[in-house]
Amino acid sequence: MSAVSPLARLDGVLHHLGLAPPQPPAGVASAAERGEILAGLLQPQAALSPKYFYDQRGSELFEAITRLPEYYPTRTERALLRRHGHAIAQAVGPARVVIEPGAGNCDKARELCALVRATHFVGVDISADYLRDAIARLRVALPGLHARAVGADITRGVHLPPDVPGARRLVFYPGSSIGNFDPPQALALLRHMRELALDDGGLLIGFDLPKDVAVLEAAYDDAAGVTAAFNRNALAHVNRLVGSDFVPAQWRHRAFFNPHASRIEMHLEAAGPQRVRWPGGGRDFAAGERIHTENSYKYPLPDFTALLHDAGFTRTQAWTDDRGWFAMVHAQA
Ligand code: AVI
Repeated sequence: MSAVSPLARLDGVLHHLGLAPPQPPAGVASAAERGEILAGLLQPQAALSPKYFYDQRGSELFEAITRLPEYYPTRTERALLRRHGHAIAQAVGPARVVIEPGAGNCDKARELCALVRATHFVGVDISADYLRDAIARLRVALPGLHARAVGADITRGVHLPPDVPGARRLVFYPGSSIGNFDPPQALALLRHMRELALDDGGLLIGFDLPKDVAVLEAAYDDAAGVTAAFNRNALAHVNRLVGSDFVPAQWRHRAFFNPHASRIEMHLEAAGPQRVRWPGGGRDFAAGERIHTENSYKYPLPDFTALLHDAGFTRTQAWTDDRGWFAMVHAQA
């Protein structure tokens, strides 16, 4: 019997689940993106922004993560939305213009738009192609809804098309995506959301709470290796973007809780010495050297409420699950 590598086996599983195989070369980075990626890789502690996880394959791998038994945030948040739907709808008010940065597959948007009887939906995401398919499905599910996709990077500021209604806006930011930004960046992003909401709008946001370390670490290092594949896929994406020659299989997935910063950290660790080249430069990595690929902050509820107030929101109302693992907050502009 011929040996099958764990990565090849994982690809087989992903294929079986209807997920995309590794993509052929396509797309190059803009000058700004290239500069950002290379500057990060050349830092003494190499780093890569987590936004480079999300090419087509990365978005699909993330969707697979949300269905893993160890990854509790998505299902806990969905249960919260269902259990407290009535109270959330009352806090939010009816006939909203829902704006979702990082909308992904729009699954949660469908539930929320139905719940608050939204008139309009604007999904904003870097992976615009992926988003367009999701918006098409949303239009079929909610025929009365004016739904559209905007391809944009929320960290660079979103300019909405001029015909998006300016009244009764609700910015929806579920999934604890806010946790992937360092606190000062998170504050800047919340301020931007406060601007998008205008003066009679609000924000409905989901975020992950601190909890048992074993639960947290399992959620980011699952037994099937899907999170490891998601982490490594960032290198394949970067290869296409900047023409580098990373060999993803030579990098180990590392995920651990950093209690001082109250965050999960994800890294890629060189399995052996690596010489990585790209047009015009490169870097040698020693065995064991790491590339920091993601932080996922876990905020206690009072700390997050304080952040919302700093960002210019006023009244807040929160809902949490019985285990106290995840929170949803509605914040009035
Ligand atoms: C998108 N974001 C909220 C996820 C998280 O939990 O921080 C990304 C993720 N990384 C590994 N697993 C999931």
